[in-house]
Amino acid sequence: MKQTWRWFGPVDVVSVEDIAQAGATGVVSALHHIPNGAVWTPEDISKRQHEVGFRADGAASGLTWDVVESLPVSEDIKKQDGDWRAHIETYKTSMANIAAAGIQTICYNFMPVLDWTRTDLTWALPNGSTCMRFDLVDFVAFDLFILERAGVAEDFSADLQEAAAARFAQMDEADKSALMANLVMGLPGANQNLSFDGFKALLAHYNSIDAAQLKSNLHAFLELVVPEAEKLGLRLCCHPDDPPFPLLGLPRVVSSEADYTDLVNAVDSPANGITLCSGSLGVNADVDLPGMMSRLGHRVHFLHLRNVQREAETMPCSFHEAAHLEGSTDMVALIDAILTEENKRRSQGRSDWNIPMRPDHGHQIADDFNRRVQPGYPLIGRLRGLAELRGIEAALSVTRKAQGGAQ
Ligand code: DNO
Repeated sequence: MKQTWRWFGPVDVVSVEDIAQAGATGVVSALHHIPNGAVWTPEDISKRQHEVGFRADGAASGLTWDVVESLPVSEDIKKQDGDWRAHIETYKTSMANIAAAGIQTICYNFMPVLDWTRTDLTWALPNGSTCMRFDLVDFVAFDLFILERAGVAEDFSADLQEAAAARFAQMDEADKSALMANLVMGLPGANQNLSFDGFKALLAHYNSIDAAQLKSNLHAFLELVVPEAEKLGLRLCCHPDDPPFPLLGLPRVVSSEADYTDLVNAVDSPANGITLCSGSLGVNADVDLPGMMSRLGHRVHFLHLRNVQREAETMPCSFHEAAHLEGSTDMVALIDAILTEENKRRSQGRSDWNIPMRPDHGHQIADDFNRRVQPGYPLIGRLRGLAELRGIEAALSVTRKAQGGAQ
């Protein structure tokens, strides 16, 4: 695996020096200041490449910008509404500019309105560190009593609604505002400037779009952009829904292996690929991640490795982000399946055998408490995750070699 690190650019509290010292060799980044639907110009792209490539003292960092995460798909494209055709053209132009700069992998997602969603960004663990958590009862309380969404009562069981009412009764104003902020605009990469009214308006736009329609819009998007991506030598890779179930009445269509099978079959091209995020998909007990890697691995262009602890085996459920080697996903089995796929690619002569992986999220630990970390993206917590994942890869490679395999 190629060890990469997500970097939010010069505003990030983690520096390029930190990333190089963590042992990563590649960077995953995006131009978050460019509004969705606008072109990423060659100048903007090259500026970020320069920021990645050089340390503050002017020396080369040894890092390259390997993956764009994300080139956002506009709401208009997801809804096939308004300026969506113009946005497709813009998307193609941005892809061409990214390819011309030598970057080959582009991650995107197709989640309506909300990107990833958590109710608590600093949930205390017994050892004093913190992690992010999704509490289903808090979430239902938000949906029922803060958002007061029409139709909410049909989405959840009577028991869950009762638990949410009891929880809401205990919340003070500060708890309510924190929950709302976490859900609507708290997370890096998500809609951080959205007001509550703006958020409600965005939700309302999806009243007439069900899952079948959204999936058909996703496939239409792929039909329009994948041939262009293939010509440019790019690999597009769709990130799964996080969490992998519908929220706030919004459809979600990239939540399971079956959804990904539909996605890869929609346009048969190496440019039409998958971001395998073990944390997002791992919330669903029905997803067999090592199995999915062996069945769909030929289209996996990017890996997000992290673990979650499911707090129930039925969906939807509460969950929290576990340490990378703890939690519900068997990380050793998953990395073993990844190494098998990489070996297969090597024997097929594929130039993309070294799949970019980033340690996704991390607990806030040790010195992280002294920096204003982006939720989920602390330095030391991710460094711990990267070190553990790298250790597994090294150990498995030695065993494989001893057994006569390639690595
Ligand atoms: C969370 C991330 C997501 C992801 C985007 C990909 O940490 O994994 O924000 O980057 O959804 O498009």
